[in-house]
Amino acid sequence: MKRRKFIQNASLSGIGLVAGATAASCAENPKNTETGMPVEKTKGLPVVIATWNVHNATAKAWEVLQEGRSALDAVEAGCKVEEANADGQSVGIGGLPDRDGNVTLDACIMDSEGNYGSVVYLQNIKHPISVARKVMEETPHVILAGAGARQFALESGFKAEDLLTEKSRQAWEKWKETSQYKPIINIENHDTIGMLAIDKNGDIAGGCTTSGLAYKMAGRVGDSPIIGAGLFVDNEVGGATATGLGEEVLKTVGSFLIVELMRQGKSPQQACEEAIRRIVAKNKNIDNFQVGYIAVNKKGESGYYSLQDGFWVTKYQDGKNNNSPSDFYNKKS
Ligand code: SD4
Repeated sequence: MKRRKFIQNASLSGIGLVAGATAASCAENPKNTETGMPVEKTKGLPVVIATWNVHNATAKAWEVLQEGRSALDAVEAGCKVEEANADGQSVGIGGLPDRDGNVTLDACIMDSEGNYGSVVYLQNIKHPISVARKVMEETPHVILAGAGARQFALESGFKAEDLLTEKSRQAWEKWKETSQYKPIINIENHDTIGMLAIDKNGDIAGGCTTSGLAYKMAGRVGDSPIIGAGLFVDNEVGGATATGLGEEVLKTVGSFLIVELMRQGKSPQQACEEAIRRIVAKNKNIDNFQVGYIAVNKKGESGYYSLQDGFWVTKYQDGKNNNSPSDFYNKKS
């Protein structure tokens, strides 16, 4: 299909939704007195929280923390679990490709000292989160893109492999029958993995990894690898990470906003809700796309909130690894 035709067809406001399991508000949690929304109380450190139903990933991160290793090691190990899962079509191997059939990956990682590393538009490397960590630790830069990121990964010992699985290739072939740009969000209760961890010393790190929106234009980069948008950590305050339509997260610098709102005294739950309201205020039509945020503060309190029904969160705390549906803004659609 010609590029112009694709752009005509592409409508970010036309992003479809698949309703997940009914997301109830977290009835077991106390309500915030100001907003009436559920609030999660401190239960203790360490803690790991991640977007979507990824209990294997949070279990891995928890195991790393139990070994006394850092929050940074934990989020890297946790994200790698999903990157290696070929059945997940939104992260790492098996990720759905762009409209030209290329799987292009975005990831970033941030440590408790404010260091950050990122790769964008990385091809053929299964673990972009680990390449992002190497960018952070072994280069004078914070972001490497495309061919340069791939070259750096290969020089660092990563193996090149074909990331387009048969399942994702078939999905792309089917998509080409209509070539409508309507990425399905909330698919399989699994999508971009954003993960935050606090180790037993109270130090916070975060990671975010994705294959981005399915059938995106070649060259498109989303929020996930961009500091302050898809992820932000400030060890004095807390951390936040995002999933959903990256363009909306980028325009509101969502994760940085959440951390700054927590700095001003908001709870993680209040801060996530405010960041979603900020998106609502900037959009005439909020019915057709999804954004979800998770956040933790220094005390180990967490919060999560999404625009639409269908967002889930996995949290490992006090020895329990639980999936929970998120409360959400758009109750009318
Ligand atoms: C992006 N935020 O590339 C990612 C996609 C995603 O749930 O999170 N989907 O825009």
